[in-house]
Amino acid sequence: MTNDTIAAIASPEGSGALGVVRVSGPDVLAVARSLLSWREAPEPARARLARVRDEDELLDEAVAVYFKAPRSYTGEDVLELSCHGSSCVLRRVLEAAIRAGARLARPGEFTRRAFMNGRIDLAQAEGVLALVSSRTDRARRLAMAALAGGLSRRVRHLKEMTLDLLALGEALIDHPDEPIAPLSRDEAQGRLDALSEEMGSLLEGLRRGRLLREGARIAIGGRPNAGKSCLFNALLGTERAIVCDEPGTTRDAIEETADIEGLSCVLTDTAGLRSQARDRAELSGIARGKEALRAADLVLFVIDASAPPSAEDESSREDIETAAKTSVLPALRVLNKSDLGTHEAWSQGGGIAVSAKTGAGLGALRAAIRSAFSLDPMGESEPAMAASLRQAEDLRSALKEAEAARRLCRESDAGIDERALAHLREVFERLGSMLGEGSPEEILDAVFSRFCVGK
Ligand SMILES: Nc1nc2c(ncn2[C@@H]2O[C@H](COP(=O)(O)OP(=O)(O)O)[C@@H](O)[C@H]2O)c(=O)[nH]1
Ligand SMILES: [Mg+2]
Repeated sequence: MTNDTIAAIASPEGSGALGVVRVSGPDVLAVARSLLSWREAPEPARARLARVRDEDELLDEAVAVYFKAPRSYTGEDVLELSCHGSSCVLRRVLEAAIRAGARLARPGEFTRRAFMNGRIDLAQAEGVLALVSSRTDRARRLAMAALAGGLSRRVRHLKEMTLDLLALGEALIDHPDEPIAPLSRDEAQGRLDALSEEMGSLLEGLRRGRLLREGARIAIGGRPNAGKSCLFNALLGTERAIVCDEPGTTRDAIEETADIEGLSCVLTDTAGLRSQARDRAELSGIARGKEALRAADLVLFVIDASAPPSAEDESSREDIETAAKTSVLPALRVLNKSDLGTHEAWSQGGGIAVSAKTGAGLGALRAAIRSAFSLDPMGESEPAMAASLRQAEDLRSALKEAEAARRLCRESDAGIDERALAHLREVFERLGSMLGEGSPEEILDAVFSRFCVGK
């Protein structure tokens, strides 16, 4: 529990002009009395110059700020000491704080206490983490929006919509004779539509946020010898993957970052999806390839269009279609080896003709990739939003549950029945989990352990 007092160096390792030691908990004033030259109780939220000592030894002159609970970052009493930024000074000050009754904080423990004390929700806590680790101005802006509660507000709104539906539905089932305004089937359907739609567009915002932060994930799939590695190299402009006319050369998924007309991408070359793999290395390469296809935002389905369709093309197509079910964009067909001519069987079904060997058609392919990502119908209206993977997964499963409720409602004429309500309760849970409500200890541990000590 949070009844002990924690301390940590809150600034990065190494020396700098200033370094911060942070203490939080019920014994902060006792720690302050033991460490600082203060005689009377400090005024909250006021910076004061103070000598820091460890028993009789003077350690540093620092600027000290005391925050009185609950008006502090953690919601507890907090002391922040801006010391001279030598790691030697900071370590001694920290040791002195520990001798005075504090214990060393675990990673993220200050933010965890802020969460436990209701100062922030989990979405905001993850915003703190994203802000601390932001490397670009874009990432910083996204994280700041999450920290400021943008995501939390959206999720809370969704929760309210769900709760309304739950309340109305449960009232109808539990008290069928009460004179509450009954929710007609049409109205229930309308509300469920709005809920799913709103969730879908938030999910789209999260996806855009991830694209901005991490780049678009593009996987290259297709049967062995279709020219995947050759195309991978051509798109990167380097000879990164081995190209070989013997099938099954590429045994592992290779990943590289690339810039495709200003879109930053992570490109993956997969091992050919062939059915008669010869050994375990190739099999595990194929498994990794399937994983890459599933995780991709866009799959390029490469075909050797100079040859007639084969059974291997067909089984690759099935694998890619299965994978594409989880990605947002449909797979893009790439008719490779156009320099050798195109077999008539491929003329149906569309696709972009290229030659990875000569470079013909690559410009058109790049343009098609670029527009696949920007022609996204909801793309323009939905602002990008930062969220963790955990939150995106929660939202995705909430959406699935809402869709299930919507289907049930459409099929029954009673409006929202008991089965639909069960799905809606699940929606409510998942949304709450995005904000850290009722989160089991392990989830909180996983979230906060990614923080640095002192945050
Ligand atoms: N003529 C021609 N050959 C190609 C083209 N793309 C790849 N190849 C050849 O096809 C063979 C297989 O290519 P590779 O990229 O290793 O195929 P992967 O197994 O799908 O990765 C190699 O001999 C390549 O040189 C192309 O556009 N035109
Ligand atoms: Mg290959």
